[in-house]
Amino acid sequence: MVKGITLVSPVEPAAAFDALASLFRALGFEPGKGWQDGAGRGAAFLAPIGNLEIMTGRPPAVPPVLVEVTQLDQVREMVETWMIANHRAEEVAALLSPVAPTHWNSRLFTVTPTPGLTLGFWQSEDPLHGRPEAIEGDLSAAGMKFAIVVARWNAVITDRLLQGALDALLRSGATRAEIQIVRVPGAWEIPSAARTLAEAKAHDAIITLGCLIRGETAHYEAIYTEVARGIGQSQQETGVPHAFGVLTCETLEQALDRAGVKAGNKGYEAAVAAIEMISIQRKLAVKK
Ligand code: DLZ
Repeated sequence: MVKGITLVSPVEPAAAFDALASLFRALGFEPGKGWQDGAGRGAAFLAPIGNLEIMTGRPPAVPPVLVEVTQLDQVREMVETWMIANHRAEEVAALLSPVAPTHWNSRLFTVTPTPGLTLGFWQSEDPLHGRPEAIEGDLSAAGMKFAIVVARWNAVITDRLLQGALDALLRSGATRAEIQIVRVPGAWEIPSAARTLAEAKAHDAIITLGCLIRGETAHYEAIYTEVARGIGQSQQETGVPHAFGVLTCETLEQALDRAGVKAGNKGYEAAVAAIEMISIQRKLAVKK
């Protein structure tokens, strides 16, 4: 039920707001949804992990806002350059600390870029906590373009899969304008539409949604095999991730369970997989 954590910090005057926003962008925060009304404006900066931490038994050794980073010394250099540009030289030493070790096997520096907002930037000395390094996709869909190919056959199920997929995309930061929905007659037609979309290269991922019910579908195995093969082939030959959200069920009841009743919503899960695969592709492309 919990979706995210937001810390709201007032910054005055407007010039300091703009300068701070440019520092946060330069440090690599992902830009979030800003706002503006007659009384003011806001800018949001997103990080991949949110963490609400409570403590007891010892006074806090750190400011309430902590930003975990991967290259602490470079981050401090950037922050110092910004501080020198935005404060009097004699103030900077009091507002920006050196990097120092913490009692939790990390290094940290603190900075007060604007009155009332003190940040601690830190880096763990053991960021993987003994785990092997792995490239993993993030689950932010901001800035990603999707096509959803959905079959009309068994619409009572596929409409629910579509709602699940849209829910996942919009809740993860995608915008409605970046989602194209293509309706096809049945599951059999999904691969052809998916392939056409993938070849156009206008979307970062294709999400395929359909429902085959064995009891009601002649040649169920033959149709299913072709649909799965066609979607897989389109993915492999175009390089565009295709998320597989085509249900194959024994009964309508089983299909309903997988479309939001008892066993999750496979449309939602397919959309999350699409987001993750786009993110992984982007990370792998950077590594090349
Ligand atoms: C014909 C058919 C049948 C019997 N069953 C299903 C089904 O369970 N799920 C589905 O998505 N589509 C079904 N179809 C329709 C075919 O997928 C296809 O749309 C038509 O045969 C027209 O090519």
